[in-house]
Amino acid sequence: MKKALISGITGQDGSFLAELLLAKDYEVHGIVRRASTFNTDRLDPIYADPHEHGTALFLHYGDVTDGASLRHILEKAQPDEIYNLAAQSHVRVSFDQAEYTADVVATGTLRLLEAVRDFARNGRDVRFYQAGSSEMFGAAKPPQGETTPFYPRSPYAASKVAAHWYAVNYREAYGLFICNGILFNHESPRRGETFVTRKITRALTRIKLGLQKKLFLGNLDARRDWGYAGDYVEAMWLMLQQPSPDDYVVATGESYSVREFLEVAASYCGIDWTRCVEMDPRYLRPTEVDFLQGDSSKAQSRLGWKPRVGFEELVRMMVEHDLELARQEKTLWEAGHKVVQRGLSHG
Ligand code: NAP
Ligand code: G4F
Repeated sequence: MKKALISGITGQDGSFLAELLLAKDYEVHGIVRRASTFNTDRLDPIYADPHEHGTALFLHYGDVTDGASLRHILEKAQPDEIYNLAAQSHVRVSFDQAEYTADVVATGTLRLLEAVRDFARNGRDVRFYQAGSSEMFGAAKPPQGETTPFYPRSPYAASKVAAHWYAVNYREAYGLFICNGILFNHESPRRGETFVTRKITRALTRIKLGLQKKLFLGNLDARRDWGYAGDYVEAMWLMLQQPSPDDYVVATGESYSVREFLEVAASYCGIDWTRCVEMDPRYLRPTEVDFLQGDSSKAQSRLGWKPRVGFEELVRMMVEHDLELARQEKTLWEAGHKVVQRGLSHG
């Protein structure tokens, strides 16, 4: 039985990856941050009480800002594969919390690589996936592929570039099996609610059911190459199954504007978005990434990977999911419960 360790297991991708690996009969270990409230909701469908016999999912308290915790977890879990997904992953927030973002995203990766370097010193064969981002391309002209020079436009993106080069350096310096996945935006019904796609589907479905009146957004002209998270975690796994380590772009090759996402989502909801969407400059970024469109031909030819879910299907899937959530909220509201005002000032 192979063992995998996932940092960031409680996030969107971590939950999809854990499901994929469990389905492949891995023993899966995840690093979870201590929080004052439960932060494992996305793992609910696969979580089993550790006291029960036969569970293959193990969660460990740890943090990528705490090197000692990472070393302890490596010793406990003894993984064959490590997926480093932990991040302060919100680009807009990284302008407000630049040092913290660098500590988690850049130095956090370095801490984990250092721990892995020592772990591998005992002759342990271990493979490492680094969650790189299309944000690293930033202002570079589309289409962006593996040879496109990075031009980061935020503290988050600059930190991911640093993490990318740490990973390349540890591969070359110590002969470690390390892959950088350079993933373009990928979404799902599990996407954090302050990223634009989920913010839109959550708000429009609530507006449709009368739970909310307005949706405030920033730049509608930005273009993104949006894929489905369930497809993208498969590419992560495939990278670590190859005979030698390499770096790969993972993308659909299609790009749409935020406005187009909004139009398609609104049409699925049957509402006129121009009546309920307003611009709020707080959601603009000091430096924006205008146009991302990936060239994933290397991943397609070498890994045999391809995206399965297209743009319209992705939007529909998210709208349908959030419509169901809104219906549940409405039922509670009609039963006299207070309607929760979502954190509109965030993201
Ligand atoms: P996400 O939903 O924001 O999840 C981030 C995960 O990192 C969460 O589990 C979070 O824990 C954890 N985390 C944050 N700070 C941590 C720390 N100090 N120590 C340990 N864990 C920490 O992000 P995602 O969309 O799943 O993305 C996964 C990775 O891929 C991230 O590195 C992201 O930057 C990168 N990426 C994402 C995309 C995309 O479009 N989704 C594209 C390219 C790259 P909590 O649950 O406790 O907050
Ligand atoms: O959904 P977003 O916040 O995602 P962004 O900035 O592209 O970053 C995501 O994808 C990256 C991969 O390229 C990941 F590395 C990163 O971790 C994250 O998952 O914003 C998308 C676009 C931006 O151009 C933003 O300016 O939507 C625009 N936007 C317009 N109004 C908004 C809003 N974004 C957010 N979050 N909230 C708004 O109200």
